[in-house]
Amino acid sequence: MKLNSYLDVHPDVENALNRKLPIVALESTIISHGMPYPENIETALMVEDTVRANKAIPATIAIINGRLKVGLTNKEIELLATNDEVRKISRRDLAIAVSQKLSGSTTVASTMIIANLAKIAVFATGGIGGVHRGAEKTFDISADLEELSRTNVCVVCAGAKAILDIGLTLEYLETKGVPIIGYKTSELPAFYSSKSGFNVDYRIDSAFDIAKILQTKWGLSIEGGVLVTNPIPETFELEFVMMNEAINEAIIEADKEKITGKEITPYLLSKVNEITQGKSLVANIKLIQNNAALAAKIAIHYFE
Ligand code: PSU
Ligand code: MN
Repeated sequence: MKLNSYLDVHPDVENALNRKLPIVALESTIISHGMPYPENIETALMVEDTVRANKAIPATIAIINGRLKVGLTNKEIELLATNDEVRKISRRDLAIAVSQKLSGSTTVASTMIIANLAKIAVFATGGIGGVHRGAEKTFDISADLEELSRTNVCVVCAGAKAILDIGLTLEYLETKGVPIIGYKTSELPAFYSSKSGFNVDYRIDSAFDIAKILQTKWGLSIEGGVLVTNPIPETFELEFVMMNEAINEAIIEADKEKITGKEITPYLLSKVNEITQGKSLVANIKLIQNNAALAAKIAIHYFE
């Protein structure tokens, strides 16, 4: 198979592509900027194992010395987990990182772009970026949303995190024509908790049906992604009101410290983790695992 010449595809992933085996793409900003060490590396490896346990091949995506890596070695994952110099690379940064031979981790947006170049249709993450609270003043809207409107990849996440304005994030996705599916739920999950108070467009109860929707959407030449929202398992869920208070506190801190732009999401994640004394991190790890398992199931049916 002839793929884009900027890509380095890991042999396991290449073999899966050639044999049309199910593959699940995984992002890497969560490793470099989404979690502290050593939970970041442990989680990255565990999530890959979860994909394998569910009979699909993991392809963690990042940029190493300007090469777009589809599938990482454990050493490369370790580099992303431990090196403070690793940059967060979104759509706007990609071409520069490649031509300047930089290394960086990929956000949901840039992971979608690279997955699409590698012909990988299903991608699991924790949470997507969205419309931030106060965006009417700051204009802070993640490039992830725009990417979902244009790149043909299914993104499995645990809903929108309350560090965002959930209502505005849904409105934005509606404007952009991005279908939002609730897996076994008619209410949009709110990342740390299974409920947000907002409804999804469609509740779908089987991975098979989701795979058929993907095939149909792209068969109809309707460009863009599909967002699958998968609630965190009940036992790991955190209380919505408690989380909201932690998030409010984190946002006030971020304001005081004048954090803006690409720094804001990592800052809020680590502040919330501090305020909840690590509870949010445990929930984060569990929900990613849950998303990886569902993504593997969707990927399997996608090839049927
Ligand atoms: N939400 C999380 N954990 C993360 C991110 C979001 O719970 O690690 C990362 C993802 O890589 C996402 C990015 O694509 O943050 C969004 O950043 P921004 O808001 O700057 O677009
Ligand atoms: Mn932003």
